[in-house]
Amino acid sequence: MGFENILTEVRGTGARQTGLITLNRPKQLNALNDALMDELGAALKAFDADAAIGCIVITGSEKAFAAGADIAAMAKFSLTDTYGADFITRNWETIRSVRKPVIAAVAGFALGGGCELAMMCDFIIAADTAKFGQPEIKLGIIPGAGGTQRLPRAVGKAKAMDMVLTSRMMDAAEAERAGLVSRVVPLAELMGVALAAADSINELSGISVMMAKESVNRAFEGTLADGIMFERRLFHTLFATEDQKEGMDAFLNKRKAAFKQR
Ligand code: DAK
Repeated sequence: MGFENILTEVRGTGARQTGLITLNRPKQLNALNDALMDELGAALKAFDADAAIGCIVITGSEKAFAAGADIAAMAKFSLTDTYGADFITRNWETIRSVRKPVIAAVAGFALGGGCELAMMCDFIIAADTAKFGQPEIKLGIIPGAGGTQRLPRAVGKAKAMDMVLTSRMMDAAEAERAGLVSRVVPLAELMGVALAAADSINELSGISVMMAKESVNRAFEGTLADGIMFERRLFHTLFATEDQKEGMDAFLNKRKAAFKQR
């Protein structure tokens, strides 16, 4: 895949591998312009469609995961450019349709759209240098890619309001305490830990992994009763797979499961 604003690699040596996407506009601290978001969407779709890929990792640089949407690109926008042209719905929505797990490996700034992009991933592993924030209010706007919705779900209303209204940043330790990130690791270990997490997912039955992702996401939509029924039906369905037979047989025979992805 030939891109200008991101780098893509395939990592890992197992039967299924990891699609690694590195945001790569270092001079602009990975500010997310339309071209980058189009490329990110194309890379996500390609990895999602590739049967050899089990998991996707998105990362940035040591200084910035992404410092937000590109302010230079937005500065002169009118209502016609935003509402009228349905501003960047196209490429910011792609990640929501990815069925395989997407892990964000975050070092440095994850601000505005950068924080929102990280929150769109299935979980965030942070370096101890990570800083999260929704500073849009300082620009006379509000978060526009899910920040006012995903942040309160992740950290609760008090901290979300504090961040969105005052624009203060949350460091990695606070982000872990608040539940925004799943793990914090020293910067030097960030990619090793994120890729190891991806590798551990790659070894599993991809069908059960996709259903697990779909079911956890369902917890944020609809009622508890609907979510529990949704989970139950997916659970029932997994007994139609060969991988369920293999996983349970391997446990009972004290051996490592060799999933066939069917
Ligand atoms: N956009 C464009 N350029 C940026 C940028 C950004 N968001 N962030 C940084 N840069 C550029 C700087 O302008 C500077 O460029 P030069 O002057 O060198 O040409 C270069 O990156 C280095 O930045 P600094 O010199 O400022 O570096 P510092 O270390 O001093 O400060 C900082 C780092 C991250 C604290 C600072 O750069 C900063 O405050 N950046 C802006 C953060 C911010 O306000 N982010 C929110 C942007 S609004 C939507 C989707 C998404 C969004 C909305 C809607 N839809 C789907 C509808 C998202 C909106 C946003 O994210």
